[in-house]
Amino acid sequence: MSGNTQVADRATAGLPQKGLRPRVLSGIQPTGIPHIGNYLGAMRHWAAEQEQYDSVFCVVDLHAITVPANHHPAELQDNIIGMAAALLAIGIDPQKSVLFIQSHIPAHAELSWILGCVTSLGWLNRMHQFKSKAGEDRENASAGLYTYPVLQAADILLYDADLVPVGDDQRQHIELTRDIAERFNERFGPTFIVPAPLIRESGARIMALDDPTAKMSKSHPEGAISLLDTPSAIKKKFARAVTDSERTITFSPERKGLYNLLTIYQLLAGGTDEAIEEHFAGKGYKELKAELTELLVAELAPIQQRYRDLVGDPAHPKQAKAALAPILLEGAARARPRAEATLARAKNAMGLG
Ligand code: AQP
Repeated sequence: MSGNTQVADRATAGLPQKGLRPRVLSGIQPTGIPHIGNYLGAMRHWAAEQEQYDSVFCVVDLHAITVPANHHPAELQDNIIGMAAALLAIGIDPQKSVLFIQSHIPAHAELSWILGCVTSLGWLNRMHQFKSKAGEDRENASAGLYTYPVLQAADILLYDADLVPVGDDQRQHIELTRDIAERFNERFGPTFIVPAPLIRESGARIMALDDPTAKMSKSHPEGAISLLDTPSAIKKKFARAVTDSERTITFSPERKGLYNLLTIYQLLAGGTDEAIEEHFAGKGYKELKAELTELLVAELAPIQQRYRDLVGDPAHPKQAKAALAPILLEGAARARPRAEATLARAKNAMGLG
């Protein structure tokens, strides 16, 4: 999709014009320190493409309360600040992009309710993430977890996003957002930009190191390398990563553990599959894991330094909160008028208020 197409679409639909750069909306849950799956699959691109896109970044704290067992109020406060600091540390520049906390803008929750009224239960029943997060005990899962994708649709549609850069796990939710926007536009007239997912060919699904059949996830730290892991922790986690008993190092998707490690290697070092296979010809997993450790430690060192500079002493999270507050308040002040304009457009189209 080109930016020009979107601008033309806006004009036809009578929607507000924006700059010529396509707008992107990216959200991340403050459910712990991000891992290298979040980073390589999504966050790294967010930072690299701030010139190319009109970028809006949101720490989606309302999403982080949808699993009651994982919700501890004091921890959540620290995680929100920690995630904002992580975004700044990986290179999100609040001068170039808008960075804010979702719950600071009430329009997210209000639009979510409105969109819930145009979303079919059948659509929500098909969502894989609900099924996997609710697990066996579905009756006790929260209604918030069930309607999570509707809130996510509100996050995206509020900012007239053209593109949503995400990992592969979010593909179905973005498709649902498109369905909701299209249905709303059909029923009430052109109101929302219908966004497209932006999913990379490589790195869109980094797998858990201890189980390469499952995606790397914050809720399973044993299989993940966090952006704040020390060099020795990184070394240990790669050393323990599941591989197989074969000897050659080749990009074979069916050798899931090795394929995952080679994908991480390629994202860090660059190079074609063939060049990497040639580089490791005659070498074994020990060399691959040692090189991976070295590359990742070097990639994370400046991020960890910036994170420490921003949050100061982790034993005093209040200081970090005070230091980041002006940036986040300013971000919310820039996001709010955009969100309120879209909400007003939707309410008006529906005959509300
Ligand atoms: N393993 C992954 N590989 C590539 N991309 C990934 N993303 C998540 N896991 C991987 C992408 O990271 C962005 C932020 O994700 P999120 O924290 O908002 O939600 P999530 O997908 O639910 O991430 P986690 O790590 O699995 O968190 P928990 O355990 O809390 O649910 C998204 O773009 C996502 O696609």
